[in-house]
Amino acid sequence: MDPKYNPQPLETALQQQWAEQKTYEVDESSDKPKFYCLSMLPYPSGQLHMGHVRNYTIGDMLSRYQRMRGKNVLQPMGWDAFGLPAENAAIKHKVPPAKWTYQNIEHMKQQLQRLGFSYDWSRELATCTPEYYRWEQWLFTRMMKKGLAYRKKAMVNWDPVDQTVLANEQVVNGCGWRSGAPVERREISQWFLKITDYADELLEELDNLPGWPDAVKIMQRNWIGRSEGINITFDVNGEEALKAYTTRPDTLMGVAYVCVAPQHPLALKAAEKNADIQAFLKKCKHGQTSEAALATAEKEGMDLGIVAKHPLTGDPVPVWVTNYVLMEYGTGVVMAVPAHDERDYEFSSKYMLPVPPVIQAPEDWDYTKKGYFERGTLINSGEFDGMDYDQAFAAVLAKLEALGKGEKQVNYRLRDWGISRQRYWGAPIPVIHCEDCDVQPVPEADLPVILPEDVTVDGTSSPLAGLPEFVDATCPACGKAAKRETDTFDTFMESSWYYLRYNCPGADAMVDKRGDYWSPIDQYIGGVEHAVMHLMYARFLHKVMRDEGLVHSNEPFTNLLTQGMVLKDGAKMSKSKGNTVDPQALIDQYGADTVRLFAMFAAPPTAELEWSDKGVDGAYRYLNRVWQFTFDHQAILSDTYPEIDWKIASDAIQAERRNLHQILKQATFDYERLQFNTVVSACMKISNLLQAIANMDDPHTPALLQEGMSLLLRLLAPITPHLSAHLWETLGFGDDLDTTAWPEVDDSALQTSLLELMIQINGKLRSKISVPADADKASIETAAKADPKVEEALRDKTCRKVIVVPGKLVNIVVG
Ligand code: ANZ
Ligand code: ZN
Repeated sequence: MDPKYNPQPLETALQQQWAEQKTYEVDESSDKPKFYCLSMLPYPSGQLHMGHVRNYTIGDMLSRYQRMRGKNVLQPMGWDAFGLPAENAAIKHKVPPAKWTYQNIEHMKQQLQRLGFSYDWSRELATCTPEYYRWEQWLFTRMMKKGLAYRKKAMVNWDPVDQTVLANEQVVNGCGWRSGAPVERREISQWFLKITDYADELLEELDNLPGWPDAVKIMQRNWIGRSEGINITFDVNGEEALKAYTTRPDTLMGVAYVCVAPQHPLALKAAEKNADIQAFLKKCKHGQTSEAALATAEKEGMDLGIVAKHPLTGDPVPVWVTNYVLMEYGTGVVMAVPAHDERDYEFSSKYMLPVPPVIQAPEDWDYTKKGYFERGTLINSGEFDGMDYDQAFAAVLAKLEALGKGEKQVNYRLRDWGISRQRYWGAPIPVIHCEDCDVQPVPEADLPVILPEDVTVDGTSSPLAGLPEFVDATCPACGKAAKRETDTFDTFMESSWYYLRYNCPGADAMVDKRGDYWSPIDQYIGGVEHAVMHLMYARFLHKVMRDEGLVHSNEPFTNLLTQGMVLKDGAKMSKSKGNTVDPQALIDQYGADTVRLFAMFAAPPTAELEWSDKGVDGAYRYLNRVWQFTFDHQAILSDTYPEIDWKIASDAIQAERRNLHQILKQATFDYERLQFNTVVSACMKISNLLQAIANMDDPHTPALLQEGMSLLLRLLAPITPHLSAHLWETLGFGDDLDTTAWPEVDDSALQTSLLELMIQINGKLRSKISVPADADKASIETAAKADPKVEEALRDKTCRKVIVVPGKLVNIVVG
C-alpha cells in the first residue's frame, strides 16, 4: 500500500474498470426489488458547474446506497440537447448548433465519468437525435387527432430590425438582444397543448404525492390557480351583455364601474369612433402582458362612454377600458369594487371614481387613505346586510340565477401550453400546411421529420425557411404540393418524457413493456427552479400517455428532492455573476472523492450550500487521514480473527463498540431520509473512534478496529466510492464493494449495561438502584422516587430538591 493518498490514478483506474465491466448496467431480469433513481438531465452547455456536481452527487450517493441495500438500481443520464444557447454559440463561433452540442456532450460526459457517477451509460440519450424526438412528434400527431393539440393566434416578441421572433430571454429591457431595437408584439398562429383539460387532475393528484416537498406542491397549486366565482351579467344598451367573472360576489352592491381588457371587442369597437381610445389601445400593445408585470404597472384607463346596468339594482354603471384587465383570464371583464379590491382602489384613486364600501371595516376606517381588502360582514347591501362571505356568495348566486343574470364558474390561472418556437434548434413540429386542406399532421410512416443539421445560423430568419429540401412537401391529404411547418417544439417537450425513454433504449415505439418494470421513478432530484414548468409539463404528458395506454401509472415521480443552490459569498454561483468555481480544476487538484465529499458534507441536500475553499481542503485532509490510518494499521486491519463473543470483552471495548453501532444506526437512518451531510459527520466520528480504539491496550482492540474499519468503508462507499473500494480491496475485506451488503446494526451491542447508584435522603444513604448506563437525569430521578424505601421516607414530607450526579448518586432533599 502506498503511504501517500494519491487519488487520481486510483480513481481513473477504477472508473475504467467500471466501464469495462459494465458494472452499473442493469436490466429487468433481476429478482431484486427495483429502484429508479433519476437526476434531472443537464443542458450540454460545455462545462459542468458546481450545481450539477451537487445534484448528481446526491443522486449517485442514493443510488450506491440502494444498490448496497440489495436493490436493482437504475440510474441513467442523458442530455437536454435542444435550446437557444446552441444557436447563440453558432452565431458567435460560426459552428452549426448540432456540432457545438455534440462536442459539448462529449466533453461533459467525460467530466461526469471522471466524477465516478454510477450511471448505466448504455441508456444514454440526447434529445436532439431523431431517434429520440421522433416519438414526441408521433405523440403530438396523436394529440392533434384527439384535439389535445390545437392552433390559435398568440402574441410573440418581434424584432423589427432582425425581422425575427425573439424568445423572452432575448428581450433585454424591451429591446432585441442583437439589434437593440424596441421589440414589437405580433400575433401569429401557434400550437398549444390542452393542459387545461387536465387541470383538475393535476391539482387533485398533488394530494397523493406525500414524497414531494410542500413548497413545490404549493407552487404547483398556485400555478394551476383554481378559483370559484360567479359570471355576472351586466346588460349594455344595444350591445352584447358584459359578463364579469368575480370571486367576490359579496361585494356586488359596491360596484363603481365595469372595466374591460384593451383587447375586448367592446373596447375595439369604441376605438373605431374615437381616436383617443384608439391611441390608448395602441399604447397597451407595448409593454408586457404577464400578470406579474400588469400587477405592478401604473394603472391606466379610459371611460368608453358606454353605460351598463347593475343586475340587481338596475342602476347605471359606467364601462371603462383599463390596462390591468387581462383578456385571457375569466371573461376579460371585471366588476370594479374600489373599496375592497386593491387594483380597483388604486385605479379609482387616480381617476377620482367613487369608493362605496359594502364590507364592514374596523371602526373609523379612512377610505380616503386605504381600501379594506379583507372579507367581512356585508353593509350597505340591502337584503344581504349582516351576511358573511359564504352566506352572501350563496344568496347573491341564488338571486342572480333566478334573474338569469349569473352562473357559478370555476376558473384556472393555468393556460394551455404554447409549444411553438420560431427557432431552428429544436424538434420540428410535424405538420404540413396545404392551401386546400389547411394543416395536416405528418403521417406516422413519414416520421421522424428530421431537422437538417448542417446549416448556417445568423440570428435573423430561420435557416429552415431557406431550405427547399426541408420546406417543400406534399399534402398527406390531397397529395398537392404543400409547405412544411418551420416552427419547432418548446424544449420542455423533450424533458417531459425522457425518463420513460431511459427504460427502453432502442425500442421501436415511444415506450415498451420494460417501462412497466421501472416506473414510476422512486426518487427524482433536481433544482427547485423546475418546481413549476418542467414538473407540471412532465406530469401532464405522463397523464396524456397514460390515456393513450402507453404508461400505467398516474404520476411519474413518487419522491422528489429539490436540492439547494450553491452559493459563493452569499450569492448564487453563476457565470453571469463571475463567481463560479470550476469542478474540473478541483478534480485535478484533489480528486473526485474530495469534491463529492465536500458537496455532501457542506450542507443538507435541500439547503443552500455556501462554497468554501477551506471546506474542500478539510474534505481532502479527512480522506488523507483515513488513508494514513489504514496505512498505519494495515497489518492489524487485514489480519484474520476468530469469531468473537463481545459479551466477554472488557467494559471499555464494549462501550466503544456500542458507540460504533450507535453511529451506524444513526447514519443508516440519515441515509434513508437523505440527510447526507450528517452521514459524513458520522464517518468522521467513526474515524475518531477508531483512533481512540487503536490507542487502547486490550486483547480485543485489533478485531474491533477491523470491524470499525469495515463499517466506515461501507458508510463512505456511496460518497467516496473510489477510496472506499480501493481500501476495501487492499485490506482484503472482499473484492466488490458495490455488491457488498450494507452493514447490519448489532442490536446486542447497543444494549447498555446497568449502573448502580446510591440514593441519599438529606445526605444519608438510604437505598441503591440500578439504571441503564446512559439514562438521563429525568429518568434517574423517576427511578429513584419509585424505590420503596424512598417512597416511604417521602411520605408526608415535601420533596424540596433532587440532585442527580450521573454515574454516582442521587440526593433527595426533603423537609
Ligand atoms: C370583484 C372583486 C371585488 C374582486 C373584490 C376582487 C375583490 P382569482 O381569485 O385569481 O380568480 N378579475 C377577474 N377577471 C380578471 C381579468 N381578466 N383580469 C384581471 N382581473 C380579473 O381572481 C378573481 C378576481 O380577479 C375577480 O374578483 C376580479 O376582481 C378579478 F373586493 O371581482 B374581483
Ligand atoms: Zn391538401
